[in-house]
Amino acid sequence: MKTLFTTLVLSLTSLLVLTADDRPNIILIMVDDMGFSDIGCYGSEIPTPHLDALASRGARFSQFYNTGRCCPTRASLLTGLYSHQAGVGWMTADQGLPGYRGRLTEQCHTIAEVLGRAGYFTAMTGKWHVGYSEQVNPTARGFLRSLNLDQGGVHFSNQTGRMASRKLYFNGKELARDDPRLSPPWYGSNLWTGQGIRFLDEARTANKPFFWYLAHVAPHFPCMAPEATIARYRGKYRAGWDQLARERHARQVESGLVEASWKPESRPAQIPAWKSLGEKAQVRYDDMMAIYAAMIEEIDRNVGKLVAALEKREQLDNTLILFLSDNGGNAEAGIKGRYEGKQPGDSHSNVFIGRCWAHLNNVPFRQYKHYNHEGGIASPLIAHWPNRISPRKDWISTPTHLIDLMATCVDLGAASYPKNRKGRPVPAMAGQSLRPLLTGKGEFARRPLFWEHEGNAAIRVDDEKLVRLGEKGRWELYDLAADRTEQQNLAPQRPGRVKALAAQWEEWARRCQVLPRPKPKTKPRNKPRSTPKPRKATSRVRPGAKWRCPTTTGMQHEFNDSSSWTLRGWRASKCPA
Ligand SMILES: [Ca+2]
Repeated sequence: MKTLFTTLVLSLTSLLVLTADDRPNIILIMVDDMGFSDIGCYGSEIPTPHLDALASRGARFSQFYNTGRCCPTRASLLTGLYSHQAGVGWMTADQGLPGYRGRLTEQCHTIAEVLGRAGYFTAMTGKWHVGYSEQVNPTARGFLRSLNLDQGGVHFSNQTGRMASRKLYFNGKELARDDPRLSPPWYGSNLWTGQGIRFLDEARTANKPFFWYLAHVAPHFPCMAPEATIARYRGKYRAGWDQLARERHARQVESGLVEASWKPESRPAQIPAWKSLGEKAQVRYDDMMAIYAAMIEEIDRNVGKLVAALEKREQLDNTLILFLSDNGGNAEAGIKGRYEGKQPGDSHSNVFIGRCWAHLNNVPFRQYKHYNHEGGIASPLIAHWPNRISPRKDWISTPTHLIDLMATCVDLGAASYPKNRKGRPVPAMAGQSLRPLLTGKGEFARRPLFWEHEGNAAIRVDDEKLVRLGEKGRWELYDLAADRTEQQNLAPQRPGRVKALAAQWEEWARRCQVLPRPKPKTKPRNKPRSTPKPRKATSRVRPGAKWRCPTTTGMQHEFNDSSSWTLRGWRASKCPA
């Protein structure tokens, strides 16, 4: 009897193993600070043939969302939770409240932990940025292999400047950037891809399906790329942001990505008309965007390298590749951006493309990184998996979010998501598997989606979206089916809907550790103002005011329209990237 039982168990086990062999490899490729329309198949003039090929052989999502900022997006992606549930409502400063610990807490699982337990070989390369201690690095959070920066902003092995002190780690151990094992000199996008492919070979040797989280550091500031690549784009941006935005929009309408009836966000008044600029300014701006375009080309080339590597190893057909961005185009550094160094774009320079080009990055949407309007949170999502996704010409327009990636991995990896971690309960997965959308089989249930970052907030229920700018901002209401570009605020006409959706947001915020929020730390004034000045609802800061960050070397952050909490938060703690 015992023998029979043992045989039965062994048979069942081998059956499970056989099933496990069919599970796909999963590669999540995320880029840093890239806008909605910066790749070819989303409307860009920057050629991205390798990404476009993945899109044409797979599926493209038109309404995929991130959180609008680096750290919260990474926390949400890794854990399948809203970022505050994982302790990362803001950046990496510990503000003492459950939703704002500045690192992944112990009360969350990562995809790597979950898939690792299910027999996957797990690896990550690139930018981590969800906590710096040994208890929370990639090794501690389930990655068998990793080559990572603790935070972003490093692109070259010989980079100098304020971000050069950022640390690089190999399997949890600090490593010099010129370590011979990395074959310096290197450019980051090549390094993260090349090392990931070596990890993938280890997975093949171990005969395991693999999960690879490739978190590119580009095209985040300081913008840098190999000179030969930049040279290909110099002069191309003399067409200017006005014309290029029109062209991007026309391509988006033609491809069906956006509806012709949605009025694209027009150039904000603070951004000068391209034609009003003198020759010198045009040359400067052209060069800035050429550097950025070169970074996108380098990412795309590496996507090609990765696909070729999978093909060569006969792994392409059963690998799900997902490509996305962590937040919208970045308007930090204001209208003019930054253009510093003897040779801007090289490893010693300091280039931010600024708000003028960020407006182009996010065509056709409003706002930028940090904000919960579509320009801050809308991302491309490309999915490629020849075994299961039939190439489709239409866009998948179901609203989807980072929280869905954990659920997708659990589903496809036949993994389990435990209710507890280290003896304490973990919130249930917030998202749902994308499998029905990818394969066209099964139902993807409707559900509300929520956002909060620096007081900016939003809720989307079907096509209704309630959104505000800053904690004190007024709620705006949009019908995204008719107006995805958020041009027609319906709040004054529909106060009942505003109230109901705001209450639903509030309930979520309390349940998911968004509330309580850290109190802004204020510095006592030496001298009270004799006549208090009236303050705007969404900004307590003089437009264009510059603030010196106390914790970095002479770096100035310039804002035009950030919420007061943002600025106080930044001033009160560590300056974020
Ligand atoms: Ca980012």
